[in-house]
Amino acid sequence: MFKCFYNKFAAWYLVVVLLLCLFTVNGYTQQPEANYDETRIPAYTLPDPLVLQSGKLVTGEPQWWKERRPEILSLFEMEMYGRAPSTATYLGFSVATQDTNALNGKAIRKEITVHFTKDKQGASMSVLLYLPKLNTPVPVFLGLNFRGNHTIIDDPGISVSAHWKAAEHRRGEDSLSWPVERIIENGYGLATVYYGDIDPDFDDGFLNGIHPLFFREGQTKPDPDEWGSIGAWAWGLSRALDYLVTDGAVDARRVVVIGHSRLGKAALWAGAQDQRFAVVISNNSGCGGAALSKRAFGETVGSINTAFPHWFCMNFRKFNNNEAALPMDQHMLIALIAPRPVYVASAEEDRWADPKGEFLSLLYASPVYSLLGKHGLSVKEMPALNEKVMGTVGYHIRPGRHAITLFDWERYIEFADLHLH
Ligand code: GTR
Repeated sequence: MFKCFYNKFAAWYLVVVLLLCLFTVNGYTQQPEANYDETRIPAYTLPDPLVLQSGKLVTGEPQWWKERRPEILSLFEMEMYGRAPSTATYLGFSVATQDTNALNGKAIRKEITVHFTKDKQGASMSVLLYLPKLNTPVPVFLGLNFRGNHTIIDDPGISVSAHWKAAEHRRGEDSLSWPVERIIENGYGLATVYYGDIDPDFDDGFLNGIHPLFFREGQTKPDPDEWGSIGAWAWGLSRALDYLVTDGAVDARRVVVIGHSRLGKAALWAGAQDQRFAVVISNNSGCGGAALSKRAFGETVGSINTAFPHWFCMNFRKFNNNEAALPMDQHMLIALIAPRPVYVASAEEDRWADPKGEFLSLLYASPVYSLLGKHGLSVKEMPALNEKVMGTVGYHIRPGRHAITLFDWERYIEFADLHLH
């Protein structure tokens, strides 16, 4: 009996030791429990978006554009999302399918393959585009989707991506997140791309997806300051915009980049870098998106880098459990979008994403909007549930969980109407 106990003990001991080794080898360390208590937020100081790294105050708009904005952009590139190639080595567009009678005759549906290599069998992504039947070029919402283009609406005409896990999902499975008809009826087009076409969302050492296309000879993974997956998804959004610019039915000066959750992080980063996006919308983007990292409320830099080691550049790991050392915070990501309209939305139960931290980013980015001749956030306190704050900077928090709902979309359409019509 003793022997049996001893063997069992030894087996468990071995399992624990093995697990510990696995975690430490990967640089994964046990993360402290998430904090949801406002009184336990560490004291923090946010870098001032209007103070140069030299310590001098930005004196006016020209200095913002020439000095401070490039400084901030470079901080996010070098320390967080990683540098991305500014364009593709090759970019080709081919219309794969077209239906002028989609949605019971209400819309045009196209699928455009965006090729990243001359070889048509090489890396590519598929843009699904719905357009209202209007005689003038239309504004478009552009956002990535989580499960495949065919999941945003039950429309048998949509091709199923061969990339990553798309084929495991049902047609229309995620239609609650995508009110396609409502968007079309309001005079907007909708463009979407399956994020797995650009980079499958798991830590595979960057062997799949588009990263290897850009490796130098002999390079096997991104350098510590080179792009992770969020950087790649944001890059993909800009390449989708490259296509939209060429489509005569689209008004490419009126493209809204939008995303939910990790894809909201990607939308913000795309909008921050690529000033062709007219409006930027982040839905429940949380840590690494709109929420301030230094509050360390809910998801933290340490927990996100541990659970998703492929999302950010390697340099970002320096700030695991050390947010105080960050030379920037997410209000400065919002500031990079200024003076263009930006909308951030939270959900009450989505405490992991730190709703208050999402709101505060907008508030602390507001001085940059003022410098650039616009009004920042019009309130200083978080609004009541379901109350909307509209302006150049928009915000709402609704009851319920982490999701993008019809209520959210209705606010986004209203916001786009305000700025694009
Ligand atoms: C969570 C992650 C969040 C958020 C979310 C999502 O697991 O911790 O940062 O991005 O996933 O994308 O749904």
